[in-house]
Amino acid sequence: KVPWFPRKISDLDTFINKVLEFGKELSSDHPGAQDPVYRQRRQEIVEKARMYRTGQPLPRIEYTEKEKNTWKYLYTRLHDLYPKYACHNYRQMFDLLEQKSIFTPDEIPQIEDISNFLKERTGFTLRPVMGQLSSRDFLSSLAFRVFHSTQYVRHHSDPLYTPEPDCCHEFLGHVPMLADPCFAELAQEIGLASLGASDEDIKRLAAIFWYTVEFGICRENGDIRVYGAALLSSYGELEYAFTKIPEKRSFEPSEVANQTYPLTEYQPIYFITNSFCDATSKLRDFSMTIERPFQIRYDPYTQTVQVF
Ligand code: H2B
Ligand code: FE
Repeated sequence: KVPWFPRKISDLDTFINKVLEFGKELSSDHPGAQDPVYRQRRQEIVEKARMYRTGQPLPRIEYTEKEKNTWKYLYTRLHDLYPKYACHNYRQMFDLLEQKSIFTPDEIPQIEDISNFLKERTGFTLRPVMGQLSSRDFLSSLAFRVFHSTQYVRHHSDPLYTPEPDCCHEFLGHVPMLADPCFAELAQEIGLASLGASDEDIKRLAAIFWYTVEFGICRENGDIRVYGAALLSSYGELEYAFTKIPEKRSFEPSEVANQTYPLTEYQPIYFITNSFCDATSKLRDFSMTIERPFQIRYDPYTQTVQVF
């Protein structure tokens, strides 16, 4: 039996209330868990995601001074590391976002402005989300070049740390890469491979997502550089990744697919690819090995998935 999957972009509305873990109750190791003002504020922001439906204007948030300070602190610290560690394409898109005043240390960007920017570059759009989605749901939206983005900000007590995705991670980590055509293809390819896949294959695709989109490293002019969002939005791990401590292996999708990984600690292994475009072509070969009793094609004109 083939698991249900979205066929058209408005089918993504069915994920709205399906958030995991932190969605309703913040877990106890969240720095904001014991702060009722923080919880109330997070709830207020998440409520806008609950009300959102495909095709509506994206919700805008008026961020508080506290939230802006958290953003500014993280932004400035990370910005210092990027010349040394971030891949060329990331920095290029980051600069462009700054030129267009979408990225600035003083204001937290609005998903509407980012979404409009991405749409012109790669056709990706953002949609608000209440929290962590299941791997299956999250990956399936990538097939439509839709990226689920949180809008709340991590707790101010620890600007360099968050146990859940927050808008600082989405914006500083994911957004510049989603503006790159080759990376956009990689993300969509993972998404298309996930549609109707078995639970085991979803797990394998999630591992591939993890080691590319979140923690990917690539070669660049005889050096190594980061293109993964979790690294690019983590001040501590970005530096750690370049020490001798973690193991580094060549990216091979069939190997990566079966690799386990810690969710909340620094990674013991990273996988390096020749370029992230090379990761895309390797992944395409790999996704042919995933058995499905049907084929899938994405029609960008109607934003629907065709099954045949
Ligand atoms: N949900 C949300 N809201 N954001 C993410 O970045 C995310 C997710 N990542 N669900 C997914 C899971 C990822 O860790 C993989 C596909 O399991
Ligand atoms: Fe992420």
